[in-house]
Amino acid sequence: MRIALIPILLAVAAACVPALCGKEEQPVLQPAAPVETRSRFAALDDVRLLANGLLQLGQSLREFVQKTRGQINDILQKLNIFDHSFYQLSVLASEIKEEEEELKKTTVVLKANNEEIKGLSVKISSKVDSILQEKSRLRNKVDGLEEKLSSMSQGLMTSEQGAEISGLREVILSQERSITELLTAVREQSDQLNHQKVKITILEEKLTFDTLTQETIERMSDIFSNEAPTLTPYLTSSSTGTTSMTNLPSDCSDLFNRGERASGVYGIRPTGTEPFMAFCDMSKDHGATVIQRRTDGSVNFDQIWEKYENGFGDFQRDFWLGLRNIHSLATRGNSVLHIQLEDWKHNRRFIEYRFNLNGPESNYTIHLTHLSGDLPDPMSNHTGMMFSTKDRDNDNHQESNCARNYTGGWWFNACGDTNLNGRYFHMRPKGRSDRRRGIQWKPGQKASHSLKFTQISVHPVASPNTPSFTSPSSETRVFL
Ligand SMILES: *[C@@H]1O[C@H](CO)[C@@H](O)[C@H](O)[C@H]1NC(C)=O
Ligand SMILES: *[C@@H]1O[C@H](CO)[C@@H](O)[C@H](O)[C@H]1NC(C)=O
Ligand SMILES: *[C@@H]1O[C@H](CO)[C@@H](O)[C@H](O)[C@H]1NC(C)=O
Ligand SMILES: [Ca+2]
Repeated sequence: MRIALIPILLAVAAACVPALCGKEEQPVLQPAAPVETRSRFAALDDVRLLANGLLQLGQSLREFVQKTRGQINDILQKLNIFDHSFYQLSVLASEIKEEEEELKKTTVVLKANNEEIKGLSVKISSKVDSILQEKSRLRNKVDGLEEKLSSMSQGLMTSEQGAEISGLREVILSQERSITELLTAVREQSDQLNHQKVKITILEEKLTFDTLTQETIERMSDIFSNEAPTLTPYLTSSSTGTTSMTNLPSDCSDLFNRGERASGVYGIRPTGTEPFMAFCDMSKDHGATVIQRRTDGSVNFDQIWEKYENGFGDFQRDFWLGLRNIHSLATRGNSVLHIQLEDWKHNRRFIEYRFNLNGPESNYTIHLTHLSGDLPDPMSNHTGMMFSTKDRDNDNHQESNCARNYTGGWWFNACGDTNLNGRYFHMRPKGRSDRRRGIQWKPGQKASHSLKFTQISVHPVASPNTPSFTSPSSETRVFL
């Protein structure tokens, strides 16, 4: 069919050229025909091209989307990390804020301290004045008495009168001695106070720069360390005169039985010893003489033998009564040692021992027998131990000086778990060796934190002749 059609078409075409189609139309028709076909082909090419382009575009779009998705994931991840570090940062920021608060508090305490010290200085100088007056008054009294004595000795005098007068004279002389001692002590203390005042000012300046509270507190106690104030020696009150010398209670328990109910600092005189000042804890239906207390770390307990023998610190806060005085309290016998401890979670516990303490000739060897309490008992293992300080090693450890390793004076064994005279830490120390220097009762089971509060006191064993210590106060009053 096609083969047949072609000649006909050709023939028509041939015929058309001269006759049918006309000469004028040819120049129009002839160029038009090839343009029409060419544009149709071009459109097809364009479509193909367009399609190709679209395809490529689609491809790159997909790639782009994939790449973008990857980037978005990346960004999300980074955002997560940022979130996390932002959280950590905010935690840190709040910690820093807390420390700052702590610092502010410390500054306030320091300022109060400074004020207190200023007040004390004034008090001390007025006390010195009154003591000097008292001294001259006594001198006059002695002179008068001596005159009287000489005039009396000329006359007749009974042996009783003589004894009385010489007794009186002794009392006055001893009082004069104690006044002189006191004056020296007061002068020393006043010097120390001035010294401390300067140091507090320096510390205050430093505080504004320092950021770590514990560091500051440690530095503070280090500064106070070498000069822990000596405890106030005994002073007879000028108003009561000589009678108070002979009439002093033998200890806080005696004072309680005489009716005194307020805890505080009193003069006591255990039988056969020198009088001294002591803090009486009257809060438990009996009087207990406090021999050690830790409340705020204001006193450094890393002291030498002499300090531990004579006592140091501040009766209102942290102090050690002194081995000599503790020994005096123990000589009566039948003593109970009461130990009260508190940790930083406000758990308060106690333990009691039958207690005796030898004198200086045996380096204050301690004797303990466990009685009662809700604390574990590591101290029975220290019975029979001598007292040790960093400058006098009487412990059982062959190679070590326990007091030097763990700081503070104590009845160290070898070295043992217990040391209530260790360092006072406000925060848990980071290093193990530092922690071991803290105030310890029985570490080992738990990671130990230095204790928050300790108090060691002595009182006599309750006997049938004296009011029972465990009876309620109303009953005690009936007994009195
Ligand atoms: C007491 O301590 C000193 C010094 O540590 C020592 O030389 C002396 O032997 C001790 N006394 C007794 C009885 O052990
Ligand atoms: C005490 O300290 C010394 C020196 O740092 C050390 O050699 C010794 O092992 C320590 N002793 C105890 C019981 O920790
Ligand atoms: C007693 O102390 C010593 C030395 O510190 C120690 O080796 C011993 O295990 C302790 N004993 C008891 C029963 O705690
Ligand atoms: Ca040793």
